[in-house]
Amino acid sequence: MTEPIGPVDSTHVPRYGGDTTFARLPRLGEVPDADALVWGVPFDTGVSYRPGARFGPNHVRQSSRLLRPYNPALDAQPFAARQVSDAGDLGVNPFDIGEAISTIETSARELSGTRRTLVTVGGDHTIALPLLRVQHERHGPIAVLHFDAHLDTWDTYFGAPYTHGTPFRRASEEGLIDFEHSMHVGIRGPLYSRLDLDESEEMGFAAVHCRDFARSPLDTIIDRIRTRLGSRPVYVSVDIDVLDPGFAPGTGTPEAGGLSSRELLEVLRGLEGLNLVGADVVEVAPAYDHAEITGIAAAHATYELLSILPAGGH
Ligand SMILES: [Mn+2]
Repeated sequence: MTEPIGPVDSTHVPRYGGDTTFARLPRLGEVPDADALVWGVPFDTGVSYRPGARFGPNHVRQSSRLLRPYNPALDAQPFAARQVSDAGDLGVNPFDIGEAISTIETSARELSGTRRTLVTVGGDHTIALPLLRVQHERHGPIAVLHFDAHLDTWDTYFGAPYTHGTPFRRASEEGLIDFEHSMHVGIRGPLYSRLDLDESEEMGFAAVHCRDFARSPLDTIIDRIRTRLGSRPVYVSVDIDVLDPGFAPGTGTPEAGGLSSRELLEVLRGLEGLNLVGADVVEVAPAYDHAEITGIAAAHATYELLSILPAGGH
């Protein structure tokens, strides 16, 4: 294997200058091949409240300029252990959700090829469904670890079955989810009824609620998550609204009382050694962000996900 090409050298081109790729990594066309790709899906036609996550990918890239190559928390060099590159943004129909879902599915299949790991930056949470379909083709039922304030297992909005509040119900109905090994983390806020929780459990999701973070040590929570995921292929979906609005104001459906960035990053680090096959970071809506607070949190979450990818790919 040739040596991976890393980020632009910041001693030659300052971090605030030059091309805006994720972590200043090379673009896909600038490397012989890549083991892992960060790409953007600028789609937000599935949102139910504040729109704007279509601007998420470029905001996360812009907010990722300060990421450096060595991760001391994990003693890892995510961009040296594998070739990571930025595959740009997908051109996706903003007027037709069905067509968008099918474009995302086809493109994720092509882009991942036989061996590349995709880390997708959204976009709203609708995009998780086509991404999970492609994972299921490769690995069978997937252990989904879903960070979110919301369950996203609702049925329809205004009769629409494909929205950012429904991807995990559709995924469960389609048999994409491993019923014994999937989990929500960070659930909080008012629901429609107790039934929402019962249904989500029937769809295969255990849950770490946000209040558990106030009452249990982080190690206990990480143990619970690792036990639930086991040795199954794991897909991690991070809705940035899992964070408290103080840590992530720039998002579409904020809920008070969320995780801190520190808690989220620490839980992601705690997943090291699991069989991570893909991930997304979604729901960054920059119009409501200030000083890149949300963008920086999303960029760091993406960085931690890249840091825990299995060494030999999958
Ligand atoms: Mn969500």
